[in-house]
Amino acid sequence: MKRIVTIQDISCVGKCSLTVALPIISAMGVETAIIPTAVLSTHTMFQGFTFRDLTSDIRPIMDHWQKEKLGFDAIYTGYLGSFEQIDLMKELFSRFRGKDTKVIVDPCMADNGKLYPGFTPEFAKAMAGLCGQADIIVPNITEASFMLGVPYVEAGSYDQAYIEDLLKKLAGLGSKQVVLKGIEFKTSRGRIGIASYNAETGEYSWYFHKKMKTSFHGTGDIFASVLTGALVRGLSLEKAYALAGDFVVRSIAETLSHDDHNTYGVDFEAAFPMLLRKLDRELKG
Ligand code: PXL
Repeated sequence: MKRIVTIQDISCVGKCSLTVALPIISAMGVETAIIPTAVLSTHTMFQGFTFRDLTSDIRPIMDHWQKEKLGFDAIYTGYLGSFEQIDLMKELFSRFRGKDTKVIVDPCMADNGKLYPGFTPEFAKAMAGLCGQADIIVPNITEASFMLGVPYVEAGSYDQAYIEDLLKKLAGLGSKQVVLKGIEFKTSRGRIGIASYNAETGEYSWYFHKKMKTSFHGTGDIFASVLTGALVRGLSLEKAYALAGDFVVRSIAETLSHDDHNTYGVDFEAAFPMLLRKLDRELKG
């Protein structure tokens, strides 16, 4: 069985980071090792959350794993809370990156033109440095803008040339492939898109899907988790992010179908049958 490691926080309630990555990647048939970077009572959109930093455990975990000669088919980093954790992820890449290991960085720190609480433009620059060491990065447009130090342009106010330029600049940070989420052109008409750029072939690809009327926390983590699972199972990057986009749409639809739904995260659990059916169909070709 393929094995990945994902490094991000545990928000005990909130349906994001490890509480979505672990069930999703496991359900996709991939062993999912974890390094929790912190334990929070909830994600940071709740008021009054507790926070226990686990940075000092990260290097001893790596030391032990190296003694055990453990290797990974992919390394996927999500929400990271400090400059020190970014540096530790660079160390982890150099210690555990095998010849065929895919390194996926989700620079999880901003959305809708704003940084999440606790993050600064300097942190975004440091995250750009981590993205430079990845094989694949999956920012949204806000994260891309902060990492490149360019003004955030509102959805619907840019054209295809602008997105292609952004993708090329992101690849300039150093990763071979860039997947950019949350693209809406003036002409998109109720659709929202994902674009990718392969710096080795110079090719762009696009996938547009239905835009849901409500957005929820944790959907970026769900997207990156499905993408990681699908890539490790052998899907192409384009098929992997189409599956990830479809799963997010279905998870939001499941959530909105219940009047008493949570407002902090989506009911991705109810969309698993669809995910596994589609994955199986893709694998059988
Ligand atoms: O979904 C991203 C995320 C992960 N972890 C924590 C967060 C957030 C978004 O706000 O607060 C702790």
